[in-house]
Amino acid sequence: MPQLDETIYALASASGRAGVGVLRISGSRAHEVIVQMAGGSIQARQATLRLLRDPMTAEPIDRCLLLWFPAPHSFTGEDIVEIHCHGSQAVVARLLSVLADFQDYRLAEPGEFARRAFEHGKMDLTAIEGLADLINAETQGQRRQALRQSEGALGKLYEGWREQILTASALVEALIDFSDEEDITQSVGTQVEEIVVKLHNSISDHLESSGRRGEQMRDGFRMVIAGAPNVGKSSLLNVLAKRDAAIVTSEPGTTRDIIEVHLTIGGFPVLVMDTAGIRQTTGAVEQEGIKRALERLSDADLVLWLIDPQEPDEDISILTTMRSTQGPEQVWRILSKADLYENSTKTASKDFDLAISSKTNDGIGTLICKIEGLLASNKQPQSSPLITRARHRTEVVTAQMALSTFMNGSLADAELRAEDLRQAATALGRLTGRIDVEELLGKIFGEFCIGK
Ligand SMILES: Nc1nc2c(ncn2[C@@H]2O[C@H](COP(=O)(O)OP(=O)(O)OP(=O)(O)O)[C@@H](O)[C@H]2O)c(=O)[nH]1
Ligand SMILES: [Mg+2]
Repeated sequence: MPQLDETIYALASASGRAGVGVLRISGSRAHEVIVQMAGGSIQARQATLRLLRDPMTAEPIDRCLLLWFPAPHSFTGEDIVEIHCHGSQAVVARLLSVLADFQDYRLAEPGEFARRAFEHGKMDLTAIEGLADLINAETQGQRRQALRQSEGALGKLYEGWREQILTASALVEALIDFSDEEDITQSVGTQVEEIVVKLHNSISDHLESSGRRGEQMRDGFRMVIAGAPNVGKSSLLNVLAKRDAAIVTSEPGTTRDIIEVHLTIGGFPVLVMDTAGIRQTTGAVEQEGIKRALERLSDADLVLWLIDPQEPDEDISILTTMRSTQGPEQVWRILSKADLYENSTKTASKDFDLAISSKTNDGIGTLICKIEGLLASNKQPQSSPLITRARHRTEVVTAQMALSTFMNGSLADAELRAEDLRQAATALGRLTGRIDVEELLGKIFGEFCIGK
């Protein structure tokens, strides 16, 4: 773990030319910058304009706005100084080089300010993750969700649950201590069961109402275009992307790899994937392409399964078998190249969800509207915060399973039940970073850039 007694500094704003650049300094010696460069102390938490000088030569560097946040009332919980300078490369470079010469100062590592905020109990892990998401947010929906999480909504929910489990644990310990006094054990037993059943229900509701919605908002809704070779998959991708993202030819088996395009549909981030046409083949490259296509299909949020009546399409069975295990959430059957089949009996009789033509653009607007409709139904405002990462789901499910074990067991085995509760509490504690998370920290803070 990086040393907490060192004072760290970094450019917190983006590098390059800008009106203003912000440098941030955090640690026990942060205040020395003000004394040595600005010629004396300033009021805490009040913007103060000062000419900053090189402490060695007294040469003026830039006139800057200074902010001083004494510990513990700062982002990191340590003394923080912020320098708002003119955002030129020369000013920033000179300030950084001067800071490097201060005693016990060093350049911050990526995410180190956030990490110190966590170490000093300013933010829990889910809030830190929310902050990373807020910095990376591209759509308004992502921004809203990330802001809420960074303010601790998810952390509070999980911490509240953990506290209830700790209460139940204390009661189970009492059961162990007073096991010979029957009326006590009965009333305490009922109390514990009530707490656990209620909590189990809340956790199940949370898992169910979240679904994959929070993750979809964060990572993008995953839409896969699939079907037999040559049915017009890549052509549809190009129409949706409004550019030639994928190669289109009349030769079946053109697309081999997954081609990904990021789009925003109805304010929602959507990852559209074009895949290799699915068929029996002996070609090694095409086989690999089909294997990759099937992988993407299995965890898609929506599959657009394209059908061209001229091309053999026996392989939709793949989807039906997949759906029985882990398969895509939704599959729409789409008649492709509708311009060729306008009056044909085939199209009239078939059970398609939609008919489109990438050549004439017929049906494309309807398709986009339909996707927007699906996304809007996913986007209902939430009264409780959503799970936004697979990490959250894993731990919440672990806690839920431990509570199930508790409910299926007998309170006569009080030691075993205490262990069930301990497991549930540990899983929730890992979520907020209360316990046992050292190995997780590097991963989470590594998502930040320097200066955050
Ligand atoms: N008439 C008509 N032709 C189309 C339409 N969409 C695609 N095509 C033609 O169908 C052929 C195959 O199109 P692609 O988009 O490459 O099909 P694909 O499904 O990606 O094919 P593979 O990558 O080989 O699996 C090309 O010759 C396209 O010009 C359409 O809407 N109408
Ligand atoms: Mg293709």
